[in-house]
Amino acid sequence: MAENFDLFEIDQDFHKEELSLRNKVRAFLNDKIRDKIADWFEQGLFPREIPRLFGEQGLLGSTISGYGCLGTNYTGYGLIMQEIERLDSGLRSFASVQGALVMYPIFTYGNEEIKEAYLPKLASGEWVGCFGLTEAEHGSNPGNMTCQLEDKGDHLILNGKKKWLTNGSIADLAVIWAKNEAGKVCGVVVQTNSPGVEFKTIENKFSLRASISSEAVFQKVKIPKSHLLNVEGLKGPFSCLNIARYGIAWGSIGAAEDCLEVALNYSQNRKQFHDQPLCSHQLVQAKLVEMYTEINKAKLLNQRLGRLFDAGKAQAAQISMAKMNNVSKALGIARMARDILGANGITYEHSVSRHLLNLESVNTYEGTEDIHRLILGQHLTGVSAF
Ligand code: TGC
Ligand code: FAD
Repeated sequence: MAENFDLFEIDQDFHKEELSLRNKVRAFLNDKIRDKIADWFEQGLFPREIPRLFGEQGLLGSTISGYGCLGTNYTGYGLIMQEIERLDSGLRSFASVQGALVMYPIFTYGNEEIKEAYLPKLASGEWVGCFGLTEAEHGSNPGNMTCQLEDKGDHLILNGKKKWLTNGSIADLAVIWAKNEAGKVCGVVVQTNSPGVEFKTIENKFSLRASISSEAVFQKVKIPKSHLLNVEGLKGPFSCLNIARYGIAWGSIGAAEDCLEVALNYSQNRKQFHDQPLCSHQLVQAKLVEMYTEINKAKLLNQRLGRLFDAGKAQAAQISMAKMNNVSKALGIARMARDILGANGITYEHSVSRHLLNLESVNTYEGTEDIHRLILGQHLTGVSAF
């Protein structure tokens, strides 16, 4: 079991409630989802019952107090993300977007009317939310976005297109970032049943197949002024990304631990040459040890970052380092695990290729690995190299 990988006994530094939350989430996911996820991935399916199931367990927007949310600390939130992604990055993607990218901005920048109207529905999973920052021509550089928000006195009008919205086609609500007449980035909460809103699912993905990715078009969409978020400039969306990137740092290591568990087990049972198990060969051990080492290092980093979050001291550069390092290492770990499983590693019977393909997306979204490298380069040197 994954606890045996805990060489530095970091479990001892989690609070009792955090460990019991982690164990409860792990048991729930193993019981309800583990044996179905490979089929959903193969079929390219994100079942509509997932939001309600997650909502019942308090997995959505867990750090929010009130409005039907669990009110965990950030370390507890990280552990939830770790356990969900141990099963599949697509399921964690759903929960990240719903919690960090939709509920968080409504809670932080919304007025009481929209908090009360939307947060309980999002917390229970009755409603699904999506987040639109990226456009087809503006991915790593959202500051160049072209979506427009016009002030019409008693209401706002939204025009433009967004791409790659996780949950988009099944969403009831969208948090969309667009520029106002002064060229400032603003966020609005849009009900997707409003006239002029259209979503199209992006099909034929190799990666995150148990997750919905969509394009969205907004044509003269009328939005009540009460749905304008109280924040101006890119710090609005980036503050949401901080929470989601933090969750990804934890989640990706959940996927990596699953890969190590599968590879270790396989290598202890599969025999090649002289009737010896694979794990008796030095080159196989070297791979297993590299996986083990990177997982332990990443978990130490996550625990420290979680405590900084809980103390209200986490900084963007720390979050970038954790997202960049942990996803990149998890991707390498998934590749090594796939290699150790030989031919069997490419089948749906084992989770390793699914994690590998999923982690390719995780390495790209929420800021690519190199964008985080450049954020850190700027932090270290004081020079922007974008
Ligand atoms: P820059 O000039 O550096 O900053 C503009 C303003 O934003 C502030 N800021 C931050 N605030 C809070 N948290 C952060 N992490 C922040 N980073 C910057 C900054 O202080 C400034 O504020 P002010 O008051 O002076 O205006 O911005 P830039 O335009 O030069 O951009 C820099 C860059 C490249 C790092 C940024 O554009 C970036 O991070 N690009 C990556 C884009 C990205 O991550 N997109 C994610 C889309 S959502 C998604 O992928 C969801 S996937 C979900 C899933 O399925 O799990
Ligand atoms: P580009 O910006 O075109 O980058 C391509 C390559 O060029 C990368 O390797 C990048 O590192 C490199 N590059 C770019 N600029 C530089 C530079 N200055 N210096 C050096 N290298 C550079 N977005 C949302 O808004 N909401 C979502 O819910 C969402 N969900 C997603 C789900 C999935 C499955 C995926 C794959 C993406 C999702 N995204 C979402 C979009 C995601 O955030 C973007 O894909 C990401 O920000 C990168 O943008 P891009 O794909 O346009 O790549």
